[in-house]
Amino acid sequence: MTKTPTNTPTLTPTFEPTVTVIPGEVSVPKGLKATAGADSIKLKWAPNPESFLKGYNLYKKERIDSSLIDKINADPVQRTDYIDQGLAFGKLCYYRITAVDVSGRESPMTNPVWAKTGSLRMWMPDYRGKPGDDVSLRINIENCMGIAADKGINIDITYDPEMIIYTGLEKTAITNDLYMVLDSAEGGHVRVSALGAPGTRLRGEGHMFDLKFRVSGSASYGAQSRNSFNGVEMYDSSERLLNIDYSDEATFTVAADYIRGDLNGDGAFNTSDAALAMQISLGDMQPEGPHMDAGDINGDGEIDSADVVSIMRLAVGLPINPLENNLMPGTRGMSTGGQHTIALPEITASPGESVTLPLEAINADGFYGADIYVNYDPAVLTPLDVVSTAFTQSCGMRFIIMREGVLKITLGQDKELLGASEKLLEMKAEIRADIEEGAQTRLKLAYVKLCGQYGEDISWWENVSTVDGIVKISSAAAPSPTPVITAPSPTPVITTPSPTPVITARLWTDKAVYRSGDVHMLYYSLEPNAPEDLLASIKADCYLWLVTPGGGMFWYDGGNKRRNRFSSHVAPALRYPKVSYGIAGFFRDSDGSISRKEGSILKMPLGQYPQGIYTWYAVVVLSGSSPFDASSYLSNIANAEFEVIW
Ligand SMILES: [Ca+2]
Ligand SMILES: [Ca+2]
Repeated sequence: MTKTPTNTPTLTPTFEPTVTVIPGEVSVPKGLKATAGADSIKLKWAPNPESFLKGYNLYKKERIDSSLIDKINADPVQRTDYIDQGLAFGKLCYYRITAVDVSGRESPMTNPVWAKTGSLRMWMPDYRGKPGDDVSLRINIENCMGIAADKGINIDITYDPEMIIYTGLEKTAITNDLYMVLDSAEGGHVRVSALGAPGTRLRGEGHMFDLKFRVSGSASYGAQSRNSFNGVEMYDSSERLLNIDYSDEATFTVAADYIRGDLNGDGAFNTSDAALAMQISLGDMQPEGPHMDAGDINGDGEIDSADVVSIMRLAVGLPINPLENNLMPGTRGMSTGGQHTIALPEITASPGESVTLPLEAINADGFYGADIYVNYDPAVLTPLDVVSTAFTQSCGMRFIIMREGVLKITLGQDKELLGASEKLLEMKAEIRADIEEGAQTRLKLAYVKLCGQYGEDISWWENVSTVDGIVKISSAAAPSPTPVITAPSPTPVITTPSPTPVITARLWTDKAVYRSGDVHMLYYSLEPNAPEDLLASIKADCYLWLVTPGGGMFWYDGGNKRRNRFSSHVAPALRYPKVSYGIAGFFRDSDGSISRKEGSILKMPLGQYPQGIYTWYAVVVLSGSSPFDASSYLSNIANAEFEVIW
C-alpha cells in the first residue's frame, strides 16, 4: 500500500474527479432548520450521505412570495451549519439549500425554512433528585448569537420553596465571561442579572447557566413542583429589547433515578451512562423522555459527544461547569481563534486489498470529544473497523455504519486531548475485489464537530476544517505480504482460522424459503470439541450477522441486550466468562444435553424486506477481539442461507 498522508495545516482538498467512481445523483439535504439569534440566523441541516459530495449552496429570500432569491455563499459550504450574520432587527428571512457534488452538479432545493432576527426561545428541561440532594435546573437558550451582554441580562425564575431551597448559580461556557449577580430574597423567585464587559456579545446555543437547589429532606418520593420564567430581558447591540419566548416550564420530581447524567436510571453516574449516551449519539438507540432530560447536559436538544464528555466528568467527580474565578485549563481555548483540521489521507490501493486509513487531527489541542461522519462509496470499499490510537486510547469511542455509505464515530473523554498533529483513529477497510483499476473515490468528512469540556462546540471560538480522504485504485500496489484477512463482507471469504478451531459452530434455518408470516429463525449450536480444561480457560465473544440480498450487513445487537434486534453496529452478540460454563451452558438444554436451541431473534415482516437470498454468519472469537481478526477465531465461521419470497 502506498500512503501519501496530506496532513499539513495549510492543505486544501485537491480532489479532481478524473475517473470518479459511480457519481450518482446528489440527494436533497434533509433536516434544514433556521434558528434566529439577536442579529443573525443560524441554519443547520443533516449531512448528506454521498462520498462525492462537495458541499452545499445556500439561497435566501426576504419575502416568501418573492421570486427573487439570492445565493449567499461563494464556494460550496463544507460544514452543515451556517450563520447568516449582520441582519437587521426583526428581519424575517426564508432559506432553501442544495447539495453540490464534486463535478458541480446541484441537487433540487429543500423546502424553505424561515426565522426572524431578535426572536429567541429559552427553555428548561425537567429534572429529578433525591431528598437532601443538590440538583441543577438547567437554563437553556436556542441561539444566543449576538446578545449584547454589555446591555445587561435579567432573568426571573420561580421555584417552590416548600420543596427545593435555592443554593447558588453556576456559569457555563456561554456565560463564563459575565459578571452575574443574584437576588433570591423573595421566597420562590431567583432574579439573575448578568453584565459583560463593553462589547461583549454572546455566542453559541444551549446551556446558559445552572440554578442550584437543595431538595428538602422531608420531600416525599414522587412529589413534583414546577419552575417557570417570570420574565426575561435581553437586548441587541442597539439596546432593543429582544422578543424572547420563555413560556417553557420545568417539572422537578423527587426521585432517585434519571438524575442529571444518569441515563440508564440506576441512580449513579458511571461509564455505562456514557456508553448509553454514545449509543444515542450514534443513532443506535432512540432516547426516550427521561433519557433526554438526564442526558442532554449542554441543552442543545440532542445527545452527542459533548454530553458524553460531561457524563464522563460527572462519573469521576470533575466539574462540568467553569468554576467561579478559576479559569479551568480548557477555558484557555476559548476566543483564541485557533485552527483545527481533521484529515483523512490520500492512498493508493489495489482491488481486494485491506487498508488502514489514519484519521488525523492537525492541532489536536484543547478538545475533549468529537462526532465525525465519514461518507464512503460502498461499491469501492467496505469499512471493517475503527480503532483508537495511542493518542486516544483512554477515550471512549464507538462507531456505527448508519446506512450503507455512512460511517459515524463518537469519541470522548473526561480529560483534555493535548497534542500537535496526532492520529486520532484508524479506519480499517477492504477495497472491493471487483473494482476497476484507475478508479478513484473520496472519503468525505461530511460532518465534524469537536467539543470542549463544558459541552461547547469548539467552532464557537475556533476554526474547524476538514480534508477529505482519497482512495486511488491501482494494480501497482504491492500485494499484501500476509494472507488477506477477509471480514464478513457482503460476500464473505472465509480464511483459514488460526489457531485451529476448538469449537465447531453450526447455523441453520428451519425453513429454507419464507413465503408468508414472520421469519422466526436462527438455530445455532456450538460444539466444544476441545478438552474441558482448555475450554475452561478460554474467554470468548460470539458474533452473529446477516447479509441481505442487496449486500447489506446487519449485526445481531447483543451488546444492546435487545435480543431480537439487528443493527449496523458491530458488537459481540454473546459474551461468555468462560467457554466451559458460557458457550456450552448457553447452548445446553435444561437437561444438560448440547443441542440446537432456537432463538427467535429475527422478526422480519415479509413484504417489507428485499426478496432474495439472505445468509447468516456466526463466529466465536477470543474475548475483546474483533470478528475480522482470523488469528483470534475460536471457531469456524458458520453460515446458513434462507430465501425470502413474497
Ligand atoms: Ca447510571
Ligand atoms: Ca446535548
